[in-house]
Amino acid sequence: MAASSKIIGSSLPNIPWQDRKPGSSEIMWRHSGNPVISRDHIPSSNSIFNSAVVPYKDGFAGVFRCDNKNRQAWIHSGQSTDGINFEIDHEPIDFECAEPDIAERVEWYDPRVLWLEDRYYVTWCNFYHGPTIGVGYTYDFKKFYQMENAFLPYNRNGVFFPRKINGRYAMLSRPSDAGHTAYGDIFYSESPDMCYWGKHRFVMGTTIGWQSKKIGPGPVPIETTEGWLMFYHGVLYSCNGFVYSMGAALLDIDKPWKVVARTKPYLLSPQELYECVGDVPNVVFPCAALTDADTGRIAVYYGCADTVTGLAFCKVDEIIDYIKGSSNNCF
Ligand code: BMA
Repeated sequence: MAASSKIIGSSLPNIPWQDRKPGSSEIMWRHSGNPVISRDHIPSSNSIFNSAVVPYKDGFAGVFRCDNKNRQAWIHSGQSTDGINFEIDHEPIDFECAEPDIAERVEWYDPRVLWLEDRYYVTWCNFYHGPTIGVGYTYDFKKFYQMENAFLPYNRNGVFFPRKINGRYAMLSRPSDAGHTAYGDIFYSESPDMCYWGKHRFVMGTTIGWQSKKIGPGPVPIETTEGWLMFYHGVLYSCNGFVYSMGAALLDIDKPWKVVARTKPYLLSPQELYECVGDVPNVVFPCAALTDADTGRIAVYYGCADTVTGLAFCKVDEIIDYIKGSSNNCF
């Protein structure tokens, strides 16, 4: 197949990277030093997972889900020169919020981060009478500002697109329930101002096997010559509970609620010990991707067993060929 698909975006020559092991045919492969962030990376942490990293200045910055030793979920700011060794603040982010009605801190988790227009936006699973999508921003990863929640409860996995689409801000999310949601499809919403969200569109739902119970968007979608490349998590309900794996889909560039192609087999499923054993066993949960437009390299950060953070790699041309090829057998 032609290796022609390209990332539309900036070059990132310092992207964390390891080549695929010689002889391996894996479409996505793990960093040999996984987990790259351990559970006890800061003194207060019980676990650090489902976290987001972006290029920042000459290195990288991120927002990290750190559950503390009271087993409360918070998000912390952090920085790194190489995208692998992070200095994570010991205290959670303290958002400035002009609206006292929504400023109550109950629990924050599963952040996504992106550069959009003039600042870094953060979305996360916020608690406002149930889980919903929190939205905030920062210029420097020191001071953070909280905006209005995007949706009513219950919703999880709010993920912005990295630019306006058809003149509107755009977001993927997964409506849910108050607990360990037994269903979940991916929806698209748009907004003129990041406050009022509407024109909701169904993107895709569950199918079979690893993505038969629920699915949810992962990292910020990646713009490519073939459409938006969206990594997502899919859940299987086994007799031992939920199993979270990672897949990818291509969405139409102007109408991202139209699915061009979608993986039938998973790209990564819980198989390594740190993915199978932890506070919640058998979880691979992607929340961020770094990309280098020059080489087509993609590095995906993912939570492992709700305990530690892993890094996995793929190439844009290979992954798009794979999605298109496997999609032919999918529906
Ligand atoms: C989801 C979220 C994630 C978590 C996953 C597996 O519902 O709560 O934060 O990683 O379950 O426990």
